[in-house]
Amino acid sequence: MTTQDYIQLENDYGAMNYKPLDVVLTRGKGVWVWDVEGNQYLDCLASYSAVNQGHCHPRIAAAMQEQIERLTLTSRAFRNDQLGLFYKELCELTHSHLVLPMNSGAEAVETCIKAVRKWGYRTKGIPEGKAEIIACENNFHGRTITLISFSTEAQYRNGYAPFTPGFKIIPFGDAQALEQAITPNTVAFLVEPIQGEAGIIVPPAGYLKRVREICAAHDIVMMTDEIQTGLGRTGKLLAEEHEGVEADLTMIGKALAGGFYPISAVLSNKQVLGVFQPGDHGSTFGGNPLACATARMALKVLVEEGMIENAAKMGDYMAQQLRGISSPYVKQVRGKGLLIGVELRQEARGARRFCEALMKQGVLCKETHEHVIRFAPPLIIQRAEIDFAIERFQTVLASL
Ligand code: IF1
Repeated sequence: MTTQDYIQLENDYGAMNYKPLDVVLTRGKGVWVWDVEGNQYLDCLASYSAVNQGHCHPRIAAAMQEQIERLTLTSRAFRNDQLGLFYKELCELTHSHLVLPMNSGAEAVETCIKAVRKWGYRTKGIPEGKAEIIACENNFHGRTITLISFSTEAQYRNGYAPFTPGFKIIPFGDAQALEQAITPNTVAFLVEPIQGEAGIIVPPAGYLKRVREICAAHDIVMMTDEIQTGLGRTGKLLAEEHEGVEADLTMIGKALAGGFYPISAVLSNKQVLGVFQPGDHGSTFGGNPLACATARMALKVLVEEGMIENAAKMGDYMAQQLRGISSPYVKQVRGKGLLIGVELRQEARGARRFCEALMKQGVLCKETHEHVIRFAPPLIIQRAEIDFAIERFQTVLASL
């Protein structure tokens, strides 16, 4: 079968909720992937940061394989011998007190929303049904009805009403706006340390620190969505560490099992997740032994193999090389660690055609909104591979 045959199959039988680049991948190793025709590409998206550890990492594969042959799913009706170890290792790594495992990022965010509402009613005495959560303009937290209820992106909401009430929107990066938006019914503030989908938007220095202070002063829960920024992506285990703060609730997902398996988690202090009683919340697959065993190894290699430090070092290098490119099309290079956005000027006529051209040159990137190209390779990338990407990008910028 050819590339066109595979695309035809997808088009004939699949819902059209995506418009992927026309490359059909069949194999991956480290930072490289191969299509069905045998062409090789440098992966500069890393599955939206779900393969931070690189494709098909052998140690994660082995841990998963071992677990697959032993026990995969018990449901939470019974205990399993991986869950507690996963909790302990994750808590020690992130200085958390409690963990709640789910499957997707969106489910982790939903879990937080449930937890902080219950926390607000129980501990703050907010009248039932009145809890308010503050979120930011241009946020991205997932695709469920509740999460799109406070999206400010028309396409994510169009046609999906009615929505979930109880959310208030303020500008991102504006701590004063947060302070002004708080009412006696506010239970929490939800924020991405760097807005990913919005176009890799880095808030002003000191923002999260100020947010931490404001949340503490008003006794509201600070929730950081680190589903994209967490697990080494920005050069720290969690992006909030750049400002030396700890949120009350932190959501992680994506690379938690190295791209082998969907698993997400809510990390918390004792107070907030402590509101859940047996039966209050759950999931068939959340916390299953296969997910836990895979995640345990994914976390271990992330730390042991120096991927977080490498993300910091290579991220600086890549950003510096990108900034060194002289092209009338490039407006700004921004980001932290290996989460880098290159914003193109209006005259470039959209980032998509650059991503298509980069694909033909052996580099896989994805546009974010209309004018931003995201560079977010696996955290194991080395200088020579970055040089390869930069050289190809320069070629593409010069040729279009
Ligand atoms: C798609 C974007 C990235 C996330 C943050 C929660 C979730 C995500 C900060 C939900 C998910 C994904 C979803 C994926 C594309 C992708 C994405 F372009 F949409 F914005 F990464 F940048 N919080 N982001 O980034 O996690 O439920 O998907 O596991 O929807 O196509 P999920």
